[in-house]
Amino acid sequence: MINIVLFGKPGAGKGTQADILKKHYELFHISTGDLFRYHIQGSTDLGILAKSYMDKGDLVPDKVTIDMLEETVTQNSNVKGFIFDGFPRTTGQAEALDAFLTNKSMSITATIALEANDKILTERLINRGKTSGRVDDQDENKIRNRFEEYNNKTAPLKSFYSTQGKFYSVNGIGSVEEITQRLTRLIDGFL
Ligand code: B4P
Repeated sequence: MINIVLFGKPGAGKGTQADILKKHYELFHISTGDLFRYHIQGSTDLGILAKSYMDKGDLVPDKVTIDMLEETVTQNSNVKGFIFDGFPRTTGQAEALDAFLTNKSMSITATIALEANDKILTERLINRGKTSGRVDDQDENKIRNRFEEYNNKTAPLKSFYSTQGKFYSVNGIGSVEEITQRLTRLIDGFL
Protein backbone atom coordinates (compact mmCIF):
# COMPACT_ATOMS: atom_id res chain seq x y z
CA MET A 1 0.00 0.00 0.00
CA ILE A 2 1.25 3.48 -0.84
CA ASN A 3 -0.08 6.48 1.08
CA ILE A 4 0.97 9.95 -0.04
CA VAL A 5 0.35 13.25 1.72
CA LEU A 6 0.31 16.19 -0.70
CA PHE A 7 1.44 19.24 1.21
CA GLY A 8 1.70 22.93 0.37
CA LYS A 9 0.31 26.41 0.74
CA PRO A 10 -3.18 27.28 -0.55
CA GLY A 11 -3.09 27.21 -4.35
CA ALA A 12 0.11 25.14 -4.48
CA GLY A 13 -1.64 22.68 -6.79
CA LYS A 14 -2.43 19.88 -4.33
CA GLY A 15 -5.94 19.31 -5.71
CA THR A 16 -4.80 19.68 -9.32
CA GLN A 17 -1.97 17.13 -8.98
CA ALA A 18 -3.93 14.74 -6.73
CA ASP A 19 -6.56 14.45 -9.45
CA ILE A 20 -3.90 13.31 -11.95
CA LEU A 21 -1.93 11.09 -9.55
CA LYS A 22 -4.99 9.19 -8.34
CA LYS A 23 -5.60 7.93 -11.89
CA HIS A 24 -1.93 7.27 -12.62
CA TYR A 25 -1.37 5.13 -9.49
CA GLU A 26 -4.99 4.00 -8.92
CA LEU A 27 -5.11 5.59 -5.48
CA PHE A 28 -8.10 6.87 -3.51
CA HIS A 29 -8.03 10.67 -3.32
CA ILE A 30 -9.27 12.36 -0.15
CA SER A 31 -9.46 16.15 -0.21
CA THR A 32 -10.72 17.55 3.09
CA GLY A 33 -11.46 20.85 1.30
CA ASP A 34 -13.66 19.04 -1.25
CA LEU A 35 -15.38 17.05 1.54
CA PHE A 36 -16.19 20.27 3.38
CA ARG A 37 -17.48 21.90 0.18
CA TYR A 38 -19.67 18.83 -0.42
CA HIS A 39 -21.17 19.25 3.07
CA ILE A 40 -21.62 22.99 2.51
CA GLN A 41 -23.56 22.30 -0.69
CA GLY A 42 -25.80 19.86 1.17
CA SER A 43 -26.26 22.36 4.06
CA THR A 44 -25.43 19.66 6.61
CA ASP A 45 -24.56 20.67 10.20
CA LEU A 46 -20.91 19.94 9.40
CA GLY A 47 -21.14 22.08 6.26
CA ILE A 48 -22.65 25.04 8.12
CA LEU A 49 -19.92 24.82 10.75
CA ALA A 50 -17.10 24.43 8.18
CA LYS A 51 -18.39 27.35 6.09
CA SER A 52 -18.11 29.75 9.04
CA TYR A 53 -14.35 29.05 9.14
CA MET A 54 -13.58 28.53 5.44
CA ASP A 55 -15.22 31.76 4.25
CA LYS A 56 -12.79 33.72 6.44
CA GLY A 57 -9.79 31.66 5.34
CA ASP A 58 -9.44 30.03 8.78
CA LEU A 59 -8.77 26.34 9.31
CA VAL A 60 -11.75 24.24 10.43
CA PRO A 61 -11.26 22.87 14.01
CA ASP A 62 -9.22 19.66 14.29
CA LYS A 63 -11.87 17.48 15.95
CA VAL A 64 -14.45 17.70 13.14
CA THR A 65 -11.78 17.49 10.43
CA ILE A 66 -10.14 14.39 11.94
CA ASP A 67 -13.50 12.62 12.46
CA MET A 68 -14.52 13.31 8.86
CA LEU A 69 -11.17 12.06 7.51
CA GLU A 70 -11.19 8.88 9.58
CA GLU A 71 -14.75 8.08 8.51
CA THR A 72 -13.79 8.43 4.83
CA VAL A 73 -10.71 6.21 5.17
CA THR A 74 -12.71 3.56 7.06
CA GLN A 75 -15.42 3.54 4.37
CA ASN A 76 -12.81 2.97 1.65
CA SER A 77 -10.29 0.64 3.23
CA ASN A 78 -10.18 -1.81 0.27
CA VAL A 79 -8.01 0.37 -1.95
CA LYS A 80 -4.38 0.29 -3.16
CA GLY A 81 -3.59 3.41 -1.18
CA PHE A 82 -4.58 6.98 -0.46
CA ILE A 83 -3.62 10.45 -1.57
CA PHE A 84 -4.29 12.80 1.33
CA ASP A 85 -4.82 16.27 -0.18
CA GLY A 86 -4.94 19.14 2.30
CA PHE A 87 -4.77 16.83 5.34
CA PRO A 88 -3.03 16.95 7.78
CA ARG A 89 -2.80 20.72 8.21
CA THR A 90 -1.91 20.87 11.92
CA THR A 91 0.36 18.88 14.23
CA GLY A 92 -2.76 17.58 16.00
CA GLN A 93 -4.12 16.25 12.70
CA ALA A 94 -0.75 14.66 11.81
CA GLU A 95 -0.52 12.92 15.19
CA ALA A 96 -4.12 11.71 14.91
CA LEU A 97 -3.47 10.41 11.38
CA ASP A 98 -0.36 8.49 12.47
CA ALA A 99 -2.23 6.88 15.40
CA PHE A 100 -5.25 6.06 13.24
CA LEU A 101 -3.17 4.48 10.44
CA THR A 102 -1.02 2.52 12.87
CA ASN A 103 -4.22 1.07 14.30
CA LYS A 104 -5.10 -0.14 10.81
CA SER A 105 -1.56 -1.47 10.16
CA MET A 106 -1.01 1.31 7.64
CA SER A 107 1.43 4.22 7.46
CA ILE A 108 2.31 7.31 5.47
CA THR A 109 4.79 6.49 2.69
CA ALA A 110 5.83 10.08 1.94
CA THR A 111 4.77 13.66 2.48
CA ILE A 112 5.45 15.71 -0.64
CA ALA A 113 5.43 19.50 -0.53
CA LEU A 114 4.66 21.55 -3.63
CA GLU A 115 6.70 24.73 -3.25
CA ALA A 116 5.71 28.08 -4.81
CA ASN A 117 5.96 31.70 -3.75
CA ASP A 118 3.08 33.81 -2.38
CA LYS A 119 2.89 36.05 -5.45
CA ILE A 120 2.27 33.14 -7.83
CA LEU A 121 -0.09 31.45 -5.38
CA THR A 122 -2.17 34.61 -4.93
CA GLU A 123 -2.46 35.02 -8.71
CA ARG A 124 -3.64 31.40 -9.09
CA LEU A 125 -6.23 31.74 -6.32
CA ILE A 126 -7.61 35.09 -7.51
CA ASN A 127 -7.81 33.60 -10.99
CA ARG A 128 -9.73 30.57 -9.75
CA GLY A 129 -11.98 32.86 -7.68
CA LYS A 130 -13.25 34.47 -10.89
CA THR A 131 -15.01 31.24 -11.88
CA SER A 132 -15.15 28.98 -8.80
CA GLY A 133 -17.51 31.10 -6.72
CA ARG A 134 -15.26 30.30 -3.74
CA VAL A 135 -15.49 33.20 -1.29
CA ASP A 136 -12.06 32.34 0.13
CA ASP A 137 -10.44 32.84 -3.32
CA GLN A 138 -11.93 36.24 -4.08
CA ASP A 139 -10.38 38.55 -1.54
CA GLU A 140 -6.63 39.18 -1.05
CA ASN A 141 -7.10 39.71 2.72
CA LYS A 142 -8.66 36.26 3.06
CA ILE A 143 -5.91 34.74 0.95
CA ARG A 144 -3.31 36.44 3.18
CA ASN A 145 -5.08 34.99 6.21
CA ARG A 146 -4.92 31.50 4.63
CA PHE A 147 -1.14 31.95 4.14
CA GLU A 148 -0.83 33.03 7.81
CA GLU A 149 -2.82 29.99 8.95
CA TYR A 150 -0.42 27.87 6.87
CA ASN A 151 2.71 29.56 8.29
CA ASN A 152 1.50 29.28 11.90
CA LYS A 153 -0.21 25.90 11.94
CA THR A 154 0.78 23.85 8.87
CA ALA A 155 4.45 24.72 8.21
CA PRO A 156 5.58 23.00 11.48
CA LEU A 157 4.60 19.69 9.84
CA LYS A 158 7.74 19.94 7.69
CA SER A 159 9.86 19.11 10.72
CA PHE A 160 7.27 16.57 11.97
CA TYR A 161 7.66 14.51 8.78
CA SER A 162 11.39 15.29 8.31
CA THR A 163 12.06 13.73 11.71
CA GLN A 164 10.36 10.58 10.40
CA GLY A 165 12.50 10.75 7.20
CA LYS A 166 9.34 11.14 5.09
CA PHE A 167 9.45 14.76 3.90
CA TYR A 168 10.15 15.61 0.24
CA SER A 169 10.06 18.94 -1.56
CA VAL A 170 9.10 19.46 -5.18
CA ASN A 171 9.20 22.68 -7.21
CA GLY A 172 5.52 23.62 -7.70
CA ILE A 173 6.20 26.30 -10.33
CA GLY A 174 5.88 25.35 -13.98
CA SER A 175 3.22 23.78 -16.16
CA VAL A 176 0.85 21.23 -14.60
CA GLU A 177 2.48 18.52 -16.77
CA GLU A 178 6.01 19.46 -15.68
CA ILE A 179 5.02 19.27 -12.02
CA THR A 180 3.30 15.90 -12.54
CA GLN A 181 6.57 14.60 -14.06
CA ARG A 182 8.54 15.80 -11.03
CA LEU A 183 6.06 14.06 -8.73
CA THR A 184 5.88 10.75 -10.62
CA ARG A 185 9.69 10.57 -10.80
CA LEU A 186 9.75 10.82 -7.01
CA ILE A 187 6.77 8.53 -6.29
CA ASP A 188 8.01 5.81 -8.69
CA GLY A 189 10.94 5.44 -6.30
CA PHE A 190 8.57 4.33 -3.51
CA LEU A 191 6.86 1.57 -5.53
P1 B4P B 1 -8.40 23.25 0.03
O1 B4P B 1 -9.64 22.89 -0.65
O2 B4P B 1 -7.52 22.16 0.51
O3 B4P B 1 -7.70 24.11 -1.09
P2 B4P B 1 -6.48 24.98 -1.44
O4 B4P B 1 -5.43 24.95 -0.39
O5 B4P B 1 -7.12 26.29 -1.76
O6 B4P B 1 -5.91 24.53 -2.83
P3 B4P B 1 -4.93 23.51 -3.57
O7 B4P B 1 -3.51 23.54 -3.12
O8 B4P B 1 -5.60 22.17 -3.61
O9 B4P B 1 -4.86 24.18 -4.99
P4 B4P B 1 -5.38 23.75 -6.39
O10 B4P B 1 -4.74 22.54 -6.93
O11 B4P B 1 -6.87 23.75 -6.34
O12 B4P B 1 -8.68 24.18 1.30
C1 B4P B 1 -9.72 25.15 1.38
C2 B4P B 1 -10.10 25.46 2.82
O13 B4P B 1 -10.74 24.29 3.44
C3 B4P B 1 -8.98 25.81 3.82
O14 B4P B 1 -8.62 27.18 3.76
C4 B4P B 1 -9.65 25.43 5.19
O15 B4P B 1 -10.53 26.43 5.63
C5 B4P B 1 -10.46 24.20 4.85
N1 B4P B 1 -9.71 22.94 5.11
C6 B4P B 1 -9.36 22.01 4.17
N2 B4P B 1 -8.67 21.00 4.75
C7 B4P B 1 -8.55 21.31 6.07
C8 B4P B 1 -7.90 20.68 7.18
N3 B4P B 1 -7.23 19.53 7.03
N4 B4P B 1 -7.98 21.27 8.40
C9 B4P B 1 -8.67 22.41 8.57
N5 B4P B 1 -9.27 23.09 7.57
C10 B4P B 1 -9.22 22.55 6.31
O16 B4P B 1 -4.88 24.95 -7.30
C11 B4P B 1 -5.29 26.29 -7.13
C12 B4P B 1 -5.44 26.97 -8.49
O17 B4P B 1 -4.19 27.00 -9.17
C13 B4P B 1 -6.42 26.27 -9.44
O18 B4P B 1 -7.18 27.22 -10.08
C14 B4P B 1 -5.51 25.53 -10.41
O19 B4P B 1 -6.11 25.38 -11.69
C15 B4P B 1 -4.31 26.44 -10.47
N6 B4P B 1 -3.06 25.71 -10.73
C16 B4P B 1 -2.69 24.52 -10.17
N7 B4P B 1 -1.47 24.14 -10.64
C17 B4P B 1 -1.06 25.15 -11.49
C18 B4P B 1 0.12 25.36 -12.28
N8 B4P B 1 1.13 24.49 -12.30
N9 B4P B 1 0.20 26.50 -13.00
C19 B4P B 1 -0.80 27.39 -13.00
N10 B4P B 1 -1.95 27.25 -12.29
C20 B4P B 1 -2.08 26.13 -11.54
